[in-house]
Amino acid sequence: DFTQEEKQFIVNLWSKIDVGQIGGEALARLLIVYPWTQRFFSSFGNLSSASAILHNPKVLAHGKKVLTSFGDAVKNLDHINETFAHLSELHCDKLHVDPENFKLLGLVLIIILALHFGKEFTPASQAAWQKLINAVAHALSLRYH
Ligand code: HNI
Repeated sequence: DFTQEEKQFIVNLWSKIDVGQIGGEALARLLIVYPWTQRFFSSFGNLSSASAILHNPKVLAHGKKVLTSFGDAVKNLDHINETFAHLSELHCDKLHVDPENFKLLGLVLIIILALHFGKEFTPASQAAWQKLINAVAHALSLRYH
């Protein structure tokens, strides 16, 4: 459960996030830093170099889609598991994405938020976001249990 203070940190930072920019950057960097994750996106075209990935329009559009969907957690902080039940089924049953990847995307997202927001990304804000990211990764992996 999130405290009122944690909710404030989450909602406040979320209101400043450009989902297109941060989402695209997060997915692109996941594919660069953990290259085996590219196997899920073999239909996305040119992933042959870091620069190709960072400029790949399908990667960027999908990153925006993923972070937009992540935003449903921000709007449903008290019901995260229910909010992602359907997506957990989709990723498990249809897409066969190993749930370890949800944690990796979370790690990358935290780094990008830190780089982007600098001092504003305080220890308290980081802790609240880490908790949120862990909760979303957990919710998405429930179908696998
Ligand atoms: Ni994910 C499709 C949300 C993490 C691989 N994913 C989606 C869609 C949403 C979504 C929304 C579109 C569903 C639809 O078409 O109905 N994904 C999320 C969220 C997270 C996440 C909220 C974590 C925060 N997905 C990941 C990760 C991987 C991943 C970490 C793999 C490394 N997702 C996929 C793939 C698809 C996908 C693959 C299908 C893409 C396509 O269009 O072919």
